Amino acid sequence: MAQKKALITGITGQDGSYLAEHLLSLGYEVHGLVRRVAFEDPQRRFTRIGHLLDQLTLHPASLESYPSIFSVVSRHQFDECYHLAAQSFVAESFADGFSTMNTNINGTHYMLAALRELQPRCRFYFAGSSEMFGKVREVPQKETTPFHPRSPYGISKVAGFDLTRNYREAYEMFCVSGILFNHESPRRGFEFVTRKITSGAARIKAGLEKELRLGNLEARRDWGHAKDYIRAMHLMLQQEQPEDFVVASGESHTVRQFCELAFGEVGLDYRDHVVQDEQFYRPAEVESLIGDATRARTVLKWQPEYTFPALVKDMITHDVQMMSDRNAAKSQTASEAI
Ligand code: G4F
Repeated sequence: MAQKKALITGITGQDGSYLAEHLLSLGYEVHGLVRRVAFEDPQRRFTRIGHLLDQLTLHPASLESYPSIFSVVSRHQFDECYHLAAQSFVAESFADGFSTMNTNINGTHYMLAALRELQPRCRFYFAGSSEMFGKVREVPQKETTPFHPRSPYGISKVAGFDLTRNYREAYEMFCVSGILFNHESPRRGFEFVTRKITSGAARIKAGLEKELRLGNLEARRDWGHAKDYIRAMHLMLQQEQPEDFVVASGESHTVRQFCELAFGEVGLDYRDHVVQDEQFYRPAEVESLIGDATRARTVLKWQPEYTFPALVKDMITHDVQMMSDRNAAKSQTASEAI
């Protein structure tokens, strides 16, 4: 069988980097769209894919520029396209709703339009989100649950979801959306609450800080491991029929419970360190999310490997190790200077 070629937007992010590893392990030729600025700052921007660089083909392009996307899609024929790139931080979408909407909605539209024009047989995956459920209409949330987004980010994802479905229905393209609930890992950005907690606990444990300032500790999320969730993305594009799927753990925990577990892993009591701070509350909060991934489990035969405690442990262990590597490097530099 001929080697499959995949294009990933957002390849430098948490999901993109794990997905690239997974597709390479399956024998794919993997291409990525990367903003030009990233090529100018590889040390910082390529941290998650540094170990893969010699196996990837990266193309400079911007989600804000149709010509740049068109140019890449006109030069290479892809079997699958995973559109993961987005402004994905919900809090930032309140600060600048306009740029979130521009990037997320137009970026998805440009990708779909370029594929339709140049290679309509390429299968397309859109990174939908549980944020689309927002003020939830039923518990747990599944594929048929109506959307009620609560942020510009959530609204942009509903628009991307609708665009993807419309290209499927109007042009008979294989276009699907994964409705993924929160998925975390040691590669998660530091602004998201899970990584903020594990990196904060590691810094406190190392004696570098005393407190961690957070917002709403009672918010509930359905947290899984990104490594598990990217396998579901791939499975969705291997089906006979294009269909959308919810991907979730089916468990819900509060931010407070995440703190309790993460701090507990390093022998600390979060109540001695976590301070609630108004500045991290959102103008409209998604109070509680919990997904029902029955269809993913039965149709895709998808099974997550990580439990909630295993996820927390993976993240905190990594951050504690990172802190001790940094301290070792610092003392090495200091002893060399003597
Ligand atoms: O970690 P978060 O910022 O993730 P959020 O908003 O749930 O969104 C993430 O998951 C979505 C999937 O459902 C993705 F689509 C999206 O791109 C992103 O990956 O916040 C989680 C919860 C929120 O309720 C927030 O209010 O944690 C609460 N929280 C409490 N204190 C905080 C903080 N969130 C952040 N980022 N920082 C805090 O200090």
